Amino acid sequence: MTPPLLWSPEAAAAREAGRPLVALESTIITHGLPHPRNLEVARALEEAVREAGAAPATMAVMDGAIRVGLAEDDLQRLADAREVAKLSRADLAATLAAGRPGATTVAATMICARLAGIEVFATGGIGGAHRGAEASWDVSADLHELARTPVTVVAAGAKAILDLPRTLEVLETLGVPVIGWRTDAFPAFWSRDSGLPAPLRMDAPAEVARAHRMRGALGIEGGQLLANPIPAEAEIPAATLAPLIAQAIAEAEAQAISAKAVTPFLLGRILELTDGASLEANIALALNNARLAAQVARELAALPRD
Ligand code: PSU
Ligand code: MN
Repeated sequence: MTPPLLWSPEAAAAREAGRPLVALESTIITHGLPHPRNLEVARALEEAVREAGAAPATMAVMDGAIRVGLAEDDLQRLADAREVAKLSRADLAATLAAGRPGATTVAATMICARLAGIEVFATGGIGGAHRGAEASWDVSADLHELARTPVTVVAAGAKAILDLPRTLEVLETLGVPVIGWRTDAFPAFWSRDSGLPAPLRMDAPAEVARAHRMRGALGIEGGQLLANPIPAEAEIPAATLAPLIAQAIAEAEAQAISAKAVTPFLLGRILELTDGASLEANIALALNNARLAAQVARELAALPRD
């Protein structure tokens, strides 16, 4: 059985022509951003990829297929939909087989990108080890996916709601290259600097592309995390956010929010507690990541495939 991939005309044309492609996720649309801004942002992310010289491929599960790129009406249908599952590695196949709709997280988008032969993917921030993970064992499947699927993921670090030191430890254990983009500091999503060092640093898209291909040549499975700090003018200082994050986490615990619901709950509460400022920052960093991913995709397209 071949995997059920359904290409958008734009993504298919880019693949035919050997033009660079950038994968985009869909959980950010259905679970990460409030309606109706989500549609606007989904379109803006695609446009940012185009302006930077690559073709966007937003991944989702719709109509029994993995959609590689969504045409305008499909993007709108996804953004307006209410009962869309949040899909990670564990539930991608079951949801597809059942013919139900689903939005892909970082982990699931990486799997879809690999199936489509797309090497670069842009998101906001990856999932990671949650605070209190030593008791809850809540560590995102995104980290394990980075360890096994050969896709370079451009993100503004891991979300600041997480336990960032433990997230970096897990990534190191799993052998995932964490690359600071033009920075020595690991970024913290809404802030440029988590106070933790980035294990690697690169300053040119071609370096990222060559390192990606070299891992493949060496037979080292897994991808790379390219940690791209939020633009300075959009940043929210970590000190401003710290008490609000603590409050949102305390509320999640009091309401016994668990499993897949944790990240959407925390992002939603922080949006409310910052009067929407966290949303503007989230959008700015995601656009910034889409542009950088397109640059890396262009360098990859210029390298021989193996
Ligand atoms: N980046 C954002 N907003 C989001 C996410 C990423 O700016 O909502 C999503 C991604 O899909 C990521 C998921 O994979 O949050 C992590 O969820 P969890 O912690 O349950 O693994
Ligand atoms: Mn989790």
